[in-house]
Amino acid sequence: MNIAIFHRSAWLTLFVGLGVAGSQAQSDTSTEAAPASDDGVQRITLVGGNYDFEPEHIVVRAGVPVELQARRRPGLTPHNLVIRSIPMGLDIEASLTTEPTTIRFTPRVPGRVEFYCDKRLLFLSSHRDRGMVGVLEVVE
Ligand SMILES: [Cu+2]
Repeated sequence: MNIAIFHRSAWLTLFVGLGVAGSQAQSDTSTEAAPASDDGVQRITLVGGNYDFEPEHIVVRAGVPVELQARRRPGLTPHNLVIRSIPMGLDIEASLTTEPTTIRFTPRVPGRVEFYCDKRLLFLSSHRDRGMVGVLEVVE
């Protein structure tokens, strides 16, 4: 199926990119698919650190409310979470603290969008370029 092939090549591209950037090699990706709870909300916990997100692949259903509990691991470096997609109706930017921040949204349409940290220290490469990026996959 074309979609499956696209997924594989997209991830391959991501891994090649990480490799070139000199980040730690990772043999697998962490994926979390949100089961809708009894109240119809898809709940996901997302943790950011230096320099990654866990999980780095989130799968949710379109048209169903999502509640993201986002936080960062302890440390001095500031991190945030950015998710922007006009078609999905998402325009999220939240600072991450060690206390969970609740981010609520409902993705309108299926698709894929990167979530990332856009922090950057002076001339250094952005956290996104250093691997602090993941994929939000919205399915039917
Ligand atoms: Cu960051």
